[in-house]
Amino acid sequence: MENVCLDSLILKLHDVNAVKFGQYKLKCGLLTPIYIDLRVLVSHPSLMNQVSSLIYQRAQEEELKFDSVCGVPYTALPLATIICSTHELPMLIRRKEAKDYGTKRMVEGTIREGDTCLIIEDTVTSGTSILETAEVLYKEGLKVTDAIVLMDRAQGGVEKLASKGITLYPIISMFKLLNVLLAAERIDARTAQNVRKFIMDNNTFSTKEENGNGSPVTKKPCKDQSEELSYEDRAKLPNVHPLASKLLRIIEEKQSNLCVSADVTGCEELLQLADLLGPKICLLKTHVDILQDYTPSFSQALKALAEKHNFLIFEDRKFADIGNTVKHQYEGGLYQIASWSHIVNAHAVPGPGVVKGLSAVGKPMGRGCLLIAQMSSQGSLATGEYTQAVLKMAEEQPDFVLGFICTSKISKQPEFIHMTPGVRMQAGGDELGQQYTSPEEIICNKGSDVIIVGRGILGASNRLETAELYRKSGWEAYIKRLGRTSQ
Ligand code: 5BU
Repeated sequence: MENVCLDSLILKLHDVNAVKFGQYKLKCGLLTPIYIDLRVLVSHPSLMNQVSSLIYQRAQEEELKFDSVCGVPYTALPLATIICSTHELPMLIRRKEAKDYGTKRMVEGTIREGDTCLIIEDTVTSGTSILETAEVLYKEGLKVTDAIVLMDRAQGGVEKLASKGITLYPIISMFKLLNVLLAAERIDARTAQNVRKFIMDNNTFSTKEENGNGSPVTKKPCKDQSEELSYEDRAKLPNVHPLASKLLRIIEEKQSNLCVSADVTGCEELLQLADLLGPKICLLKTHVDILQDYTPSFSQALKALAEKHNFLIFEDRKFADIGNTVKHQYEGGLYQIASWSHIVNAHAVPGPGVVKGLSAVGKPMGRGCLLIAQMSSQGSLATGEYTQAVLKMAEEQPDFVLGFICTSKISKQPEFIHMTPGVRMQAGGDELGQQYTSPEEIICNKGSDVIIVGRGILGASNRLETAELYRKSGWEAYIKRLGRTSQ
């Protein structure tokens, strides 16, 4: 679906007062700081047509199979009418109350038992209105498997309907709406944040809710929501790894998605660097085995600096052995990495045992791990099916894996953090196969969350000023991404 077209639709909806900010009461009794009133659409025929064609387009994109269309009364009724009339589809009308004369039917139109009916709705909060309509249709012997909604308030409707066997396809989510209005300066950052908070705090679908078979329903993030959530919102997700949550909060607080790769060979220089750049970064990445003069007091001093400047430490150890060996490599030896590094990374080559071994040591200490799903270097073998297998491995052990090293976003789950090395203002590479991409490209277009910068900063004559340039560039790219995310 065209982004530009959605953005302009959102602005038009705001123009006609279909989106209001203030204090409003929802059907379910909740007081909300944002109200979506699409009833006004009937007074704006061109908007009606635009919305109807977006809904139909979505049905086509998703290749939905249905025999008839039913709009949830009343607002979605004319939308269904336009769609059915334009595309010559049979329509059904659900009555809100049965007539007390004549046929006493609850559904008007020709009903053929066993047919599938597509439900159309204007706004969804909890999904109850769609369910009510579906139940009336079920009683007539119809099937309902899919529904399309123009505005999803992102408060659990998708999940609730999924638990009842209906897939809901939202066209615009609340997060998208806020981002577009914010980018167009229709609302200020505070209002947007207020509404985001309200939405996050008022999910109407409980994770403990059960489906018809009595088995618990896992709460899946709604489609593409990860593209729209801010770092702060992601920090509050119920299933986010506590360390990922901490990192996301640091990023938001310091407005920095910059990880400096402190690839220097002396302890003193590394500590000076950490003290100098600490205020600018969310994460400091080390290669402890390139230090010429490592002593345990160095890691203690680094830990103290991490606390002083509120950043996390990431030892780029790239574990890649069987579980039992990595356990020792992580916990013991000269470096005792687990005792000072919040985050480590691992190759997935050995299979899930590598994560299990690391987790046995790190999990009780509140540590986390990144899986290397892709590499920045030329000719890397970590591509395609391998990357997909890494993703699956992470999904199976989310209590220890908090994200990925990758060249672009590979998971839609907003709980996972994507970190990308090979970042430099000027594109290009080095003579040993490193390939560079700009912070803007990495964050804004590739959808990654954290830029990892080494020589781009270390090689500069003024490291502090250059780190600030990278911080600013990474942050601005994130703001830009929030303002023009796709649905
Ligand atoms: P640079 O100076 O910005 O090129 O340093 C990049 C750092 O990230 C360096 O420490 C590498 O070991 C590390 N890195 C990388 O460049 N590419 C990868 O795919 C992985 C790590 Br994994």
